[in-house]
Formats: sequence, C-alpha cells, structure tokens
Amino acid sequence: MSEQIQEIKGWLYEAGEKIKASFREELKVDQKSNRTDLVTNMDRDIQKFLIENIQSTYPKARILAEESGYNTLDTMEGTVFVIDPIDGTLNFVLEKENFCIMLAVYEEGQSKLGFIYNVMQEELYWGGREFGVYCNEKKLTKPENKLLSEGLIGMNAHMYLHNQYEAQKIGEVSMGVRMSGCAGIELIAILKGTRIGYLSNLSPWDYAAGCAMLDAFDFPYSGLTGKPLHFNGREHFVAGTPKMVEEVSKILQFP
Ligand code: 2AM
Ligand code: CA
Ligand code: CA
Ligand code: CA
Repeated sequence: MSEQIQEIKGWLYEAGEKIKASFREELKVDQKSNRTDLVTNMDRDIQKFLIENIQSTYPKARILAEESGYNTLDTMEGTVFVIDPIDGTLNFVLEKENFCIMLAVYEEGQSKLGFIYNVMQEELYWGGREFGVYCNEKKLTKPENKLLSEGLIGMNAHMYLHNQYEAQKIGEVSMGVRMSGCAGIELIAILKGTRIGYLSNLSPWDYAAGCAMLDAFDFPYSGLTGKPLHFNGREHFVAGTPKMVEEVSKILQFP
C-alpha cells in the first residue's frame, strides 16, 4: 500500500510541475455551463495525464473525474479513482494560486486514500483511515472538536448570498465566514483545524479526497438533509467537527 502512496504522490508532483510550466504559455479557457464555470487546457491535460497513469498501473480500476467523458459512474463497486484535475479553476485562471489537484481511491464504496495537492504552496495533504493524515512528511494531529461558535466556517458564496440552508444564520453563530473558491482548500482547513466546517454544493470529485482524510479523524460529512453522500451528481454538502455538524443538523432539523 505504501508503494501505491509513493506512486500517486509521484504523479501529483509531476502534474504540479506541468501546471507551473504552463504559466509560461498562453492558457486556453472555455466556458462550461456559465461565464464563471470554466475549463482550461490544463484541466483537460492534467486529467488525461492522471488517467493514463492510473489505467496503465491499475487496468481494472474505474475512474470518476470532472472533465469530459468520465463524470458519471453507476456504482462505486470495485476500485474507483476519483479525480479533480484542477479544483478552483476560477482561482487558477484569475489568481494563479489557491487551487489544488485532488485524487481519491475508494474500494467497494469505502474511502481508502485521499490526496489534495496545493500546488503553489507545495503542500501535499494525503492520508486515509488506515494511515492518518499528513502534510508532506508531517503527520497532522486530530483537530479539537470545536463548536460552531468557536471557529471559522468555509462556505460556498452562492449559498451564503442566497441564504440557502440557513447559511446566513449558521454563519452568524460561527466566529466568521470564509470563502476560498476551492473545495480542496476548505477541506484542508478542516483537517488542519483552522476552520470548524464547510457548507457547499459539490460533486463527488470535489469531496472524495477530503472525505477520505476526514475518515482518518472520524470527522463527519453528509448531504444537507443528513443523508449519506451519493457520489452521483452535485448535492449540498456539510463537513466539519462532530460538534459543528451536529449543530448544523439541529438548525436544519435533519437527523
Ligand atoms: P472546480 O473549480 O473544480 O469547478 C468553488 O466554489 C468551488 O466549488 C470549487 O472547488 C469548484 O470546483 C466547486 N464547484 C463545484 N461545482 C461548481 C460549478 N458548477 N461552478 C463553479 N464551481 C463549482
Ligand atoms: Ca469545474
Ligand atoms: Ca472541484
Ligand atoms: Ca475541477
């Protein structure tokens, strides 16, 4: 298994180098569903690079990935690699920072490994329930189980602005609301203990790697009706400390 970790880390470092090198060339940007939903040549290239490596090393594994051709799977049976080639594409295009590469390995629907690589900060968060969670070589300690009123909460800007799922009330109870525009960065912040939770509207490639690492700390995550995540299309999402998620479930009256 540690061989698999080294192998995946190698792919991610190489992918990160490709992204850094791309800053010397012109980026090709296309719109997907609307003017803020973008895809670049680098999203496509990194996805292709990771899929080629996975397919040559794990020919039986199945792949769920954001960009064209791989974005649905009927079941999570067997070994599934979940890929978000660039998480925070808008940040990538406009800021050239605050984006991540994310990859997760699931076995029979159970998380095994998660990787979130903050390329510009050169921080690779990785781990899983059998391993704990690391930032590069340093093992993270499990964050304190803080209340909503004791920490900062990450939120999707649209949910907060339109007050979906009591987002403004939940924000009021917290110490403050933060919006990074990158699900990976929000989930890393929960793992580091710098934020108590995250509310958003996400697809499986946005949450799979983060959830695999949250499992190492037994930190909860779910849809916003309390149901388990379905790994099939976009859904509202909460993750955080056990106390924070319990408070959110009470505010939203889900079991
Ligand atoms: P992406 O950059 O990989 O698309 C921004 O709020 C965060 O939500 C990013 O992590 C972004 O991932 C994710 N997201 C999920 N669905 C999105 C959508 N339709 N439009 C913009 N961001 C989306
Ligand atoms: Ca996208
Ligand atoms: Ca994403
Ligand atoms: Ca993406």
